[in-house]
Order: sequence, then structure tokens, then C-alpha cells
Amino acid sequence: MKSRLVFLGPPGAGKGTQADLLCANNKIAHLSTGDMLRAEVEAGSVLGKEAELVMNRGDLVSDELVLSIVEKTLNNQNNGGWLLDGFPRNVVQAKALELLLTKLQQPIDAAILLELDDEDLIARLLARGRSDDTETVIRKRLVVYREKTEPLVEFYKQQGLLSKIQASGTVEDISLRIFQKLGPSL
Ligand code: B4P
Repeated sequence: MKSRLVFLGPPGAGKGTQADLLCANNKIAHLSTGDMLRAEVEAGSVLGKEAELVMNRGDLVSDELVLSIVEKTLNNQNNGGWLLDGFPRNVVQAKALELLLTKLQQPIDAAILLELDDEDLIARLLARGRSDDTETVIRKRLVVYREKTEPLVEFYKQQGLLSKIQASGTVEDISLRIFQKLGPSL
């Protein structure tokens, strides 16, 4: 299995769901910036208070804040493989990640893009019902995704790292598609 992976895709495409399964089955670390930020919110830290306001309006949390969390986490990984879920979210974060991984001598093996129609994304997120899953906030997150995160598709394509996965169907269907893409490198 390629063991240093990035998951890209719009909100609700199932990055977290698929990352959980893939990491559990292949014993690699699941590093979700969304989960890390929600843990800070839950803990009521200064950082969490700052992040909560931004997340609840559907914007991206500041690069400075996210990068500080990711850097600390990656520095503590002992080369066992990882999956970055929801990070990077823009070109600034992607370039900072490149620098950090060069320093750590841990290049990315593959960037997996989960693709799904807006109407399906909205339906999934409304069914989940997290505090940032109201229709207005979801639509805002989709706009932010197209503007800030989608350019990363080209960024990773240029580097020959991109694999596209159709993210419709059951959780099992999608897992199988991901496995079939990554499988040959097992
Ligand atoms: P994230 O936590 O990354 O979450 P997400 O994009 O909304 O969802 P994901 O794609 O992981 O979908 P999931 O598997 O949960 O981001 C939340 C916020 O955090 C951002 O808006 C931003 O403010 C902030 N943030 C995070 N990272 C950041 C960064 N790097 N920089 C700045 N800000 C950052 O699936 C969604 C739902 O669909 C679930 O209920 C799931 O059960 C369901 N589902 C999954 N697969 C399904 C399937 N096949 N069929 C039906 N339902 C399915």
C-alpha cells in the first residue's frame, strides 16, 4: 500500500469515512485537520475558540493555525505511513506541506480526489447534521472549495500524483474503488 496519502474532495464527499476505513485496514495514521480542529473546539482552547467561529460560517481556518497543528503532528509520526484527510485545503498549505515533507524526507505517494455532485454532497451533509451542516453553511463551503481547494487538483496532477475516484454509491463501493487504485502498490 502506498503509505503517504492525501485525500482531496468537496465537503461531504466522504473523505473522513473512507480515510477511517483505509487507515484501520492498513495500519496507517489518519490525520484529519477537521477532527484536530473539532478537538480543539471541544477542549475550549484559545485556538478552538478562534477555529469554531470560522468553521461555523463555512470558511477555512487560517493557514497559520492549521499549519502549526499539522507540523507538530507530522513531526511526531515515526515513519509509519499516514493519510492527510482535508489537508492541504489551498495552494499555500500545499506548498508549506511540500517544504515540510522535503525536510522530513517523506514524499507524498498519492493524492486521491473523491468526486461527487453538489446535490449528493448537500444531501449527505444535511443528513449528518453537524453544527456546520446547515444548507447555507454547506453552500458556502462548496464555494470555498471550488475557489480555494479545487486548484490543488491541477497542482497534484502536474506532479503525477493524482487519482480520481467516483464517490457515489455505498461506502463499500467507494472503498473498493480506492483499493483498486492503490492496490497494485501493495
Ligand atoms: P472536514 O472535517 O474536513 O469535513 P468535510 O469536508 O465536511 O467532510 P468529509 O468529506 O470528510 O465527509 P464525511 O466522510 O464526514 O472540514 C470541516 C471544516 O473544518 C471546514 O469547513 C474548515 O472550516 C475546517 N478545516 C478542515 N481542514 C482545514 C484546513 N486544512 N484548512 C482550513 N480549514 C480547515 O462524510 C459526510 C457525511 O456523508 C457523513 O455523515 C457520512 O456518514 C456520509 N457518507 C459518507 N460516505 C457515504 C456514502 N457512500 N453514502 C452515503 N453517505 C455517506
